[in-house]
Amino acid sequence: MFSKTFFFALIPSILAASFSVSVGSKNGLTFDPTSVVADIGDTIIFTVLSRNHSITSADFSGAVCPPPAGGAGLNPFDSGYLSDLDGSLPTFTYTVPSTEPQFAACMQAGGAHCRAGMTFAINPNSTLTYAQFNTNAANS
Ligand SMILES: [Cu+2]
Repeated sequence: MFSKTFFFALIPSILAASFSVSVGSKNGLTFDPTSVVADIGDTIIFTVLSRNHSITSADFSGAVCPPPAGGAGLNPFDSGYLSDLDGSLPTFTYTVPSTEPQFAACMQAGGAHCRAGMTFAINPNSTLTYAQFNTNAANS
């Protein structure tokens, strides 16, 4: 018989959602979808479908591209470079630590992928929108 404590300890993992994001689908410089709305503890599973890319947290504005190794912003994270050049479809799983907006991009090619729109948002809001972040990236 499970104790109540054990049972309730399980609830967060049962309720946590998981999102799948394609990185570089159809050989493009893209994240698909470009944003997710996630709760604390939800996971985002990024799968690299082509070339060599990273999922690296970035500042919303300013010097967005390329995001620095190790990541920038509120809760920095960085997958490092993940290559699908061998067809291995590498993945990176990120557990969302906050409902605050977070932004990410690919750091490949000195920021060229980031400036070309390889950008991603977690919990964008009406002020910090994905569209504005992508524009900031293109202009950085
Ligand atoms: Cu890339």
